[in-house]
Amino acid sequence: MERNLALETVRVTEAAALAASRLMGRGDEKAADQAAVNAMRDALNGMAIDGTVVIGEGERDEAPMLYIGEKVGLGGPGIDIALDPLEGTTLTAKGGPNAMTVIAMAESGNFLNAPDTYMDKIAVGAGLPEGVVDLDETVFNNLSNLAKAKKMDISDLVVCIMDRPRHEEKITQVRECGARIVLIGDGDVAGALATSRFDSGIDLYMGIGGAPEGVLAAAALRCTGGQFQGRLVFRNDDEVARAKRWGIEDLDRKYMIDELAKGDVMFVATGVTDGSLLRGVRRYQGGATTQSIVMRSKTGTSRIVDATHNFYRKTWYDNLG
Ligand code: VTB
Ligand code: MG
Ligand code: MG
Repeated sequence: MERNLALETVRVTEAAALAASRLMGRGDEKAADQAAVNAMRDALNGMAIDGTVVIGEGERDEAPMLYIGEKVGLGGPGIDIALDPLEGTTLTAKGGPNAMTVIAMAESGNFLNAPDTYMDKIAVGAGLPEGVVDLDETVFNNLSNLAKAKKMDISDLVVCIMDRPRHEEKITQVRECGARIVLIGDGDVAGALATSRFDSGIDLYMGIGGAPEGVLAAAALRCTGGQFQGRLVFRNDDEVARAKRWGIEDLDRKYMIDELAKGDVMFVATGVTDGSLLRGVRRYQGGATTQSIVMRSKTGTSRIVDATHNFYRKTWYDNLG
């Protein structure tokens, strides 16, 4: 994959973030999502790639744009694209933290074709012994192994978990072990990625969120050198059938990070609302600023890109209303 592709892709996540940011706090998740989808799609179609959306906004019959299998780009190298035009639609609608626009890219065939189901996930940052935490370990073992590896007490650790009734037991167990918790309302790509930020104050991410978001998080952590494992979680027969349609035979399989995102991958995200990782969009007369992160697995380089956009000179911003 071309080096420049990563930097080109920032323009795409920026466009989606600028579009979605207009709807921050407006209480309309759908409108915010649609604005991001439209802008992301237009911008992707301006890139010199032969792109295929493999993780997208659902299947063709249920999503009008950026559906799985949709072709994007002007032509060029064959690239598979995993995307979430607005990761955190509810966060955006409420003006809450950590909403962002996300794209990961890999050479064809390198992302797991994850169905739109849930995934049980566990993630830690870089520089830790391989397997220091494991999806099949008890909460206590994971916390004590992690504490040992980080030369910390369990009571110093901070675990990020999505605030959901389905996590009640896990939350209780973490508390019983004496570790601390950050409960997030939404946005587990940002939650998983936070483990890789030295100063984020998050040591471990755990819990059940979207499977597509699991692939995106895996791509991000491939770039940072973090660890990630995931297992699909099905709520009903329909979801099982969906997974089988994507060629998934072993429903109980534990996916290691490079089974979710293998080979050279890149990850790009732009903040929509302020978050632990990225600052949200700031709008002012005639323009706006954005902050993005661009990472590649090949080199492990991670860049923060601060951009100032001049709406008077960029005609395509007209589409943003
Ligand atoms: C998950 C999580 C996402 O939405 O998909 C969540 O992975 C939906 O979970 O990051 P619920 O069905 O419990 O609401 C996000 O938080 C935002 O897209
Ligand atoms: Mg989405
Ligand atoms: Mg999402």
